[in-house]
Amino acid sequence: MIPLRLLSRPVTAVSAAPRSLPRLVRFQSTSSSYDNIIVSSPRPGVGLITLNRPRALNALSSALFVELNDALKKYEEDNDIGAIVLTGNDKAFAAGADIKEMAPLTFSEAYVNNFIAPWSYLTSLRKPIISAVSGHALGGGCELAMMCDILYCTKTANFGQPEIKLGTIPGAGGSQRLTAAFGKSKAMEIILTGNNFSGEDAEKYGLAAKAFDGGHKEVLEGALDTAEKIASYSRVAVIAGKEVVNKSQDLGIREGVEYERRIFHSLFGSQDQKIGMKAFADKKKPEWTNS
Ligand code: DAK
Repeated sequence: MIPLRLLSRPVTAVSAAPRSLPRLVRFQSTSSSYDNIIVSSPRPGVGLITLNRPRALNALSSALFVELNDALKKYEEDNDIGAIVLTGNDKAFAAGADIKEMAPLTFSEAYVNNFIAPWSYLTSLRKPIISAVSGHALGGGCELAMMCDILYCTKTANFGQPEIKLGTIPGAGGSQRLTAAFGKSKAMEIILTGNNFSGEDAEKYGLAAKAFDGGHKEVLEGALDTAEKIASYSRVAVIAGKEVVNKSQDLGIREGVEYERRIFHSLFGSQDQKIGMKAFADKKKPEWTNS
Protein backbone atom coordinates (compact mmCIF):
# COMPACT_ATOMS: atom_id res chain seq x y z
CA MET A 1 0.00 0.00 0.00
CA ILE A 2 1.40 3.40 -0.97
CA PRO A 3 1.23 5.90 1.93
CA LEU A 4 -1.22 8.69 1.14
CA ARG A 5 1.41 11.27 1.90
CA LEU A 6 3.44 10.05 -1.07
CA LEU A 7 0.39 10.27 -3.31
CA SER A 8 -0.13 13.87 -2.23
CA ARG A 9 3.11 15.08 -3.81
CA PRO A 10 2.38 17.45 -6.66
CA VAL A 11 3.63 16.49 -10.10
CA THR A 12 6.65 18.44 -11.34
CA ALA A 13 4.70 20.49 -13.90
CA VAL A 14 2.73 22.25 -11.18
CA SER A 15 4.53 25.57 -11.08
CA ALA A 16 4.71 25.79 -14.88
CA ALA A 17 1.00 25.16 -15.40
CA PRO A 18 -1.02 28.18 -16.49
CA ARG A 19 -3.32 29.65 -13.84
CA SER A 20 -6.44 28.98 -15.92
CA LEU A 21 -6.06 25.18 -15.81
CA PRO A 22 -8.24 23.47 -13.19
CA ARG A 23 -6.10 22.63 -10.19
CA LEU A 24 -7.39 19.07 -10.24
CA VAL A 25 -5.65 18.45 -13.56
CA ARG A 26 -2.39 19.94 -12.41
CA PHE A 27 -2.10 18.13 -9.11
CA GLN A 28 -3.97 14.88 -9.44
CA SER A 29 -1.90 11.80 -8.80
CA THR A 30 -2.34 8.94 -11.21
CA SER A 31 -0.88 6.24 -8.99
CA SER A 32 -3.10 4.22 -6.71
CA SER A 33 -2.92 0.86 -5.04
CA TYR A 34 -6.71 0.53 -5.08
CA ASP A 35 -8.88 -1.13 -7.75
CA ASN A 36 -12.21 0.61 -7.08
CA ILE A 37 -11.23 4.08 -5.90
CA ILE A 38 -8.57 6.69 -6.69
CA VAL A 39 -6.98 8.72 -3.90
CA SER A 40 -5.10 11.97 -4.32
CA SER A 41 -4.43 15.24 -2.57
CA PRO A 42 -5.09 17.95 -5.16
CA ARG A 43 -5.09 20.89 -2.72
CA PRO A 44 -3.20 21.65 0.49
CA GLY A 45 -4.74 19.74 3.40
CA VAL A 46 -7.37 18.05 1.22
CA GLY A 47 -7.78 14.33 0.61
CA LEU A 48 -9.79 13.40 -2.47
CA ILE A 49 -11.41 9.99 -2.94
CA THR A 50 -12.89 9.26 -6.38
CA LEU A 51 -15.17 6.24 -6.72
CA ASN A 52 -13.86 4.41 -9.75
CA ARG A 53 -16.07 1.65 -11.14
CA PRO A 54 -17.30 3.64 -14.16
CA ARG A 55 -18.53 0.61 -16.12
CA ALA A 56 -20.91 -0.26 -13.27
CA LEU A 57 -21.86 3.40 -12.62
CA ASN A 58 -19.81 3.18 -9.41
CA ALA A 59 -22.11 0.55 -7.91
CA LEU A 60 -21.02 0.12 -4.30
CA SER A 61 -19.60 -3.38 -3.99
CA SER A 62 -18.16 -4.88 -0.82
CA ALA A 63 -14.66 -4.65 -2.31
CA LEU A 64 -15.17 -0.94 -3.00
CA PHE A 65 -16.25 -0.36 0.58
CA VAL A 66 -13.19 -2.13 1.99
CA GLU A 67 -11.01 0.24 -0.04
CA LEU A 68 -13.11 3.32 0.73
CA ASN A 69 -12.92 2.66 4.45
CA ASP A 70 -9.19 2.01 4.27
CA ALA A 71 -8.64 5.35 2.49
CA LEU A 72 -10.93 7.21 4.89
CA LYS A 73 -9.09 5.75 7.88
CA LYS A 74 -5.73 6.84 6.46
CA TYR A 75 -6.96 10.38 5.83
CA GLU A 76 -8.50 10.50 9.30
CA GLU A 77 -5.11 9.58 10.79
CA ASP A 78 -3.03 11.80 8.49
CA ASN A 79 -2.12 15.06 10.24
CA ASP A 80 -1.57 16.75 6.88
CA ILE A 81 -5.21 16.27 5.91
CA GLY A 82 -7.87 18.61 7.28
CA ALA A 83 -10.85 17.81 5.04
CA ILE A 84 -11.93 15.07 2.65
CA VAL A 85 -13.87 15.17 -0.63
CA LEU A 86 -15.74 12.14 -1.94
CA THR A 87 -16.79 12.12 -5.59
CA GLY A 88 -17.59 9.97 -8.63
CA ASN A 89 -17.62 10.98 -12.29
CA ASP A 90 -19.83 12.95 -14.65
CA LYS A 91 -22.25 10.05 -15.19
CA ALA A 92 -22.51 8.70 -11.66
CA PHE A 93 -21.61 9.48 -8.10
CA ALA A 94 -22.89 5.95 -7.38
CA ALA A 95 -25.94 4.08 -8.75
CA GLY A 96 -26.45 2.29 -5.45
CA ALA A 97 -25.32 -0.86 -3.73
CA ASP A 98 -24.14 -3.49 -6.19
CA ILE A 99 -27.40 -5.24 -7.09
CA LYS A 100 -25.59 -8.09 -8.88
CA GLU A 101 -23.58 -8.83 -5.75
CA MET A 102 -26.67 -8.64 -3.53
CA ALA A 103 -29.10 -10.59 -5.70
CA PRO A 104 -27.91 -14.18 -4.99
CA LEU A 105 -27.18 -13.65 -1.29
CA THR A 106 -28.87 -15.98 1.17
CA PHE A 107 -29.93 -14.88 4.63
CA SER A 108 -27.17 -16.91 6.31
CA GLU A 109 -24.45 -15.50 4.03
CA ALA A 110 -25.62 -11.93 4.67
CA TYR A 111 -26.04 -12.52 8.41
CA VAL A 112 -22.87 -14.51 9.15
CA ASN A 113 -20.61 -12.27 7.04
CA ASN A 114 -22.35 -9.13 8.32
CA PHE A 115 -22.98 -7.98 4.75
CA ILE A 116 -22.63 -4.20 4.19
CA ALA A 117 -21.90 -3.56 7.87
CA PRO A 118 -18.90 -1.35 6.86
CA TRP A 119 -21.27 1.24 5.34
CA SER A 120 -21.51 3.30 8.49
CA TYR A 121 -17.75 3.81 9.02
CA LEU A 122 -17.83 7.14 7.17
CA THR A 123 -20.23 8.61 9.73
CA SER A 124 -17.72 8.00 12.54
CA LEU A 125 -15.07 10.29 10.98
CA ARG A 126 -14.14 13.36 12.97
CA LYS A 127 -12.73 15.26 10.01
CA PRO A 128 -15.27 16.88 7.68
CA ILE A 129 -16.17 15.14 4.45
CA ILE A 130 -17.85 16.75 1.45
CA SER A 131 -19.65 14.80 -1.27
CA ALA A 132 -19.40 16.21 -4.80
CA VAL A 133 -22.24 14.61 -6.73
CA SER A 134 -22.84 14.61 -10.48
CA GLY A 135 -24.93 12.11 -12.46
CA HIS A 136 -26.74 9.32 -10.65
CA ALA A 137 -26.83 9.14 -6.84
CA LEU A 138 -29.36 6.37 -6.33
CA GLY A 139 -30.21 4.09 -3.44
CA GLY A 140 -27.02 3.51 -1.45
CA GLY A 141 -25.35 6.18 -3.62
CA CYS A 142 -27.86 8.77 -2.45
CA GLU A 143 -27.41 7.52 1.13
CA LEU A 144 -23.62 7.70 0.90
CA ALA A 145 -23.81 11.30 -0.39
CA MET A 146 -26.19 12.21 2.44
CA MET A 147 -23.90 10.65 5.08
CA CYS A 148 -21.27 13.27 4.21
CA ASP A 149 -21.14 16.48 6.24
CA ILE A 150 -21.69 18.79 3.28
CA LEU A 151 -23.42 17.73 0.07
CA TYR A 152 -22.61 19.57 -3.16
CA CYS A 153 -24.14 18.53 -6.47
CA THR A 154 -24.77 19.64 -10.01
CA LYS A 155 -28.23 21.02 -10.75
CA THR A 156 -28.79 18.06 -13.07
CA ALA A 157 -27.64 15.36 -10.62
CA ASN A 158 -30.14 12.50 -10.41
CA PHE A 159 -30.97 11.53 -6.82
CA GLY A 160 -33.41 8.89 -5.67
CA GLN A 161 -34.21 5.94 -3.43
CA PRO A 162 -35.46 3.37 -5.98
CA GLU A 163 -35.29 0.40 -3.58
CA ILE A 164 -39.09 0.05 -3.62
CA LYS A 165 -38.76 -1.06 -7.26
CA LEU A 166 -36.45 -3.88 -6.15
CA GLY A 167 -38.88 -5.09 -3.51
CA THR A 168 -37.01 -3.53 -0.62
CA ILE A 169 -36.49 -0.21 1.20
CA PRO A 170 -33.50 2.10 1.91
CA GLY A 171 -31.09 0.40 4.31
CA ALA A 172 -28.35 2.94 4.99
CA GLY A 173 -30.23 5.83 6.54
CA GLY A 174 -32.11 7.09 3.46
CA SER A 175 -35.51 7.21 5.11
CA GLN A 176 -34.13 9.13 8.08
CA ARG A 177 -31.83 11.62 6.36
CA LEU A 178 -34.26 12.38 3.53
CA THR A 179 -37.07 12.99 5.99
CA ALA A 180 -34.88 15.30 8.08
CA ALA A 181 -34.23 17.44 4.99
CA PHE A 182 -37.47 17.17 2.99
CA GLY A 183 -40.05 16.70 5.73
CA LYS A 184 -42.28 13.65 6.10
CA SER A 185 -44.66 14.12 3.20
CA LYS A 186 -42.06 14.70 0.46
CA ALA A 187 -39.74 11.97 1.80
CA MET A 188 -42.65 9.54 1.93
CA GLU A 189 -43.52 10.35 -1.67
CA ILE A 190 -39.93 9.82 -2.83
CA ILE A 191 -39.42 6.54 -0.95
CA LEU A 192 -42.81 4.98 -1.71
CA THR A 193 -42.88 5.92 -5.41
CA GLY A 194 -39.17 5.51 -6.17
CA ASN A 195 -39.40 8.81 -8.08
CA ASN A 196 -36.09 10.56 -8.59
CA PHE A 197 -35.32 14.20 -7.83
CA SER A 198 -32.83 16.64 -9.30
CA GLY A 199 -29.83 18.35 -7.79
CA GLU A 200 -31.77 21.58 -8.15
CA ASP A 201 -34.49 20.12 -5.87
CA ALA A 202 -31.85 18.78 -3.48
CA GLU A 203 -30.67 22.35 -2.98
CA LYS A 204 -34.22 23.74 -2.83
CA TYR A 205 -35.19 21.35 -0.02
CA GLY A 206 -31.96 21.83 1.93
CA LEU A 207 -30.46 18.39 1.27
CA ALA A 208 -27.60 19.95 -0.70
CA ALA A 209 -25.67 22.97 0.51
CA LYS A 210 -25.27 24.04 -3.10
CA ALA A 211 -26.25 22.89 -6.60
CA PHE A 212 -23.78 23.98 -9.27
CA ASP A 213 -24.33 24.86 -12.91
CA GLY A 214 -22.21 22.70 -15.19
CA GLY A 215 -20.94 19.18 -14.67
CA HIS A 216 -18.57 17.10 -12.58
CA LYS A 217 -15.63 19.48 -13.03
CA GLU A 218 -17.58 22.44 -11.64
CA VAL A 219 -19.01 20.65 -8.61
CA LEU A 220 -15.67 19.06 -7.80
CA GLU A 221 -13.86 22.39 -7.98
CA GLY A 222 -16.50 23.86 -5.67
CA ALA A 223 -16.06 21.01 -3.19
CA LEU A 224 -12.26 21.29 -3.31
CA ASP A 225 -12.45 25.07 -2.74
CA THR A 226 -14.58 24.53 0.36
CA ALA A 227 -12.44 21.65 1.61
CA GLU A 228 -9.26 23.70 1.17
CA LYS A 229 -10.80 26.58 3.10
CA ILE A 230 -11.88 24.29 5.96
CA ALA A 231 -8.44 22.62 5.99
CA SER A 232 -6.81 26.05 6.41
CA TYR A 233 -8.44 26.54 9.83
CA SER A 234 -7.45 25.07 13.19
CA ARG A 235 -8.16 21.33 13.19
CA VAL A 236 -9.30 21.64 16.80
CA ALA A 237 -11.96 24.23 15.98
CA VAL A 238 -13.07 22.38 12.83
CA ILE A 239 -13.57 19.09 14.65
CA ALA A 240 -15.41 20.91 17.45
CA GLY A 241 -17.62 22.70 14.90
CA LYS A 242 -18.53 19.42 13.22
CA GLU A 243 -19.26 17.82 16.59
CA VAL A 244 -21.67 20.52 17.76
CA VAL A 245 -23.59 20.67 14.48
CA ASN A 246 -23.99 16.88 14.54
CA LYS A 247 -25.21 17.03 18.14
CA SER A 248 -28.11 19.18 16.97
CA GLN A 249 -29.44 16.10 15.19
CA ASP A 250 -29.67 14.13 18.46
CA LEU A 251 -30.49 16.76 21.11
CA GLY A 252 -33.35 19.18 21.69
CA ILE A 253 -32.58 22.89 21.26
CA ARG A 254 -31.93 23.53 24.99
CA GLU A 255 -29.58 20.60 25.51
CA GLY A 256 -27.95 21.37 22.16
CA VAL A 257 -27.23 24.97 23.07
CA GLU A 258 -25.84 23.88 26.45
CA TYR A 259 -23.67 21.26 24.74
CA GLU A 260 -22.37 23.89 22.33
CA ARG A 261 -21.53 26.22 25.23
CA ARG A 262 -19.50 23.49 26.99
CA ILE A 263 -17.50 22.80 23.84
CA PHE A 264 -17.08 26.55 23.28
CA HIS A 265 -15.74 26.92 26.85
CA SER A 266 -13.37 24.00 26.36
CA LEU A 267 -11.79 25.67 23.32
CA PHE A 268 -10.30 28.30 25.67
CA GLY A 269 -7.99 25.45 26.64
CA SER A 270 -6.62 25.17 23.10
CA GLN A 271 -3.53 26.97 21.85
CA ASP A 272 -5.27 27.79 18.60
CA GLN A 273 -7.91 29.91 20.35
CA LYS A 274 -5.09 32.05 21.80
CA ILE A 275 -3.32 32.16 18.44
CA GLY A 276 -6.49 33.04 16.50
CA MET A 277 -7.61 35.85 18.79
CA LYS A 278 -4.11 37.31 19.20
CA ALA A 279 -3.60 37.26 15.42
CA PHE A 280 -6.87 39.17 14.99
CA ALA A 281 -5.76 41.82 17.51
CA ASP A 282 -2.27 42.02 15.91
CA LYS A 283 -3.79 42.19 12.40
CA LYS A 284 -1.78 39.10 11.40
CA LYS A 285 -2.61 35.78 9.77
CA PRO A 286 -2.90 33.04 12.42
CA GLU A 287 -0.35 30.21 12.26
CA TRP A 288 -2.37 27.31 13.61
CA THR A 289 -0.68 24.64 15.70
CA ASN A 290 -3.70 22.33 15.62
CA SER A 291 -3.43 21.95 19.37
N1 DAK B 1 -25.60 -2.47 -9.17
C1 DAK B 1 -24.90 -3.18 -10.10
N2 DAK B 1 -24.71 -2.78 -11.36
C2 DAK B 1 -25.26 -1.62 -11.74
C3 DAK B 1 -26.01 -0.81 -10.83
C4 DAK B 1 -26.16 -1.28 -9.49
N3 DAK B 1 -26.79 -0.58 -8.54
N4 DAK B 1 -26.43 0.28 -11.50
C5 DAK B 1 -25.97 0.17 -12.76
N5 DAK B 1 -25.26 -0.97 -12.91
C6 DAK B 1 -24.60 -1.47 -14.11
C7 DAK B 1 -25.60 -1.99 -15.12
O1 DAK B 1 -25.99 -3.30 -14.81
C8 DAK B 1 -24.79 -1.90 -16.39
O2 DAK B 1 -23.88 -2.99 -16.44
P1 DAK B 1 -23.69 -3.87 -17.79
O3 DAK B 1 -25.04 -4.37 -18.15
O4 DAK B 1 -23.15 -2.89 -18.80
O5 DAK B 1 -22.71 -4.94 -17.39
C9 DAK B 1 -23.97 -0.64 -16.19
O6 DAK B 1 -23.95 -0.40 -14.79
C10 DAK B 1 -24.59 0.58 -16.86
O7 DAK B 1 -25.94 0.67 -16.43
P2 DAK B 1 -27.17 0.85 -17.44
O8 DAK B 1 -26.90 0.19 -18.74
O9 DAK B 1 -28.40 0.43 -16.70
O10 DAK B 1 -27.13 2.44 -17.65
P3 DAK B 1 -28.33 3.39 -17.99
O11 DAK B 1 -27.71 4.71 -18.26
O12 DAK B 1 -29.23 2.80 -19.04
O13 DAK B 1 -29.21 3.49 -16.65
C11 DAK B 1 -29.51 3.75 -14.24
C12 DAK B 1 -28.67 4.10 -15.52
C13 DAK B 1 -28.80 4.33 -13.04
C14 DAK B 1 -30.89 4.41 -14.38
C15 DAK B 1 -29.69 2.20 -14.14
O14 DAK B 1 -28.41 1.61 -14.27
C16 DAK B 1 -30.28 1.77 -12.82
O15 DAK B 1 -31.50 1.87 -12.64
N6 DAK B 1 -29.44 1.26 -11.91
C17 DAK B 1 -29.91 0.71 -10.64
C18 DAK B 1 -30.23 1.82 -9.66
C19 DAK B 1 -30.76 1.26 -8.34
O16 DAK B 1 -31.81 0.57 -8.32
N7 DAK B 1 -30.07 1.52 -7.23
C20 DAK B 1 -30.46 1.07 -5.91
C21 DAK B 1 -29.80 -0.25 -5.61
S1 DAK B 1 -30.31 -0.91 -3.98
C22 DAK B 1 -27.66 -1.15 3.39
C23 DAK B 1 -26.90 -0.24 2.73
C24 DAK B 1 -27.21 0.13 1.46
C25 DAK B 1 -28.25 -0.45 0.79
C26 DAK B 1 -29.02 -1.38 1.46
C27 DAK B 1 -28.72 -1.74 2.74
N8 DAK B 1 -27.39 -1.56 4.72
C28 DAK B 1 -26.17 -0.91 5.40
C29 DAK B 1 -28.16 -2.45 5.48
C30 DAK B 1 -28.48 -0.01 -0.58
C31 DAK B 1 -29.30 -0.60 -1.48
C32 DAK B 1 -29.31 -0.12 -2.88
O17 DAK B 1 -28.60 0.81 -3.23
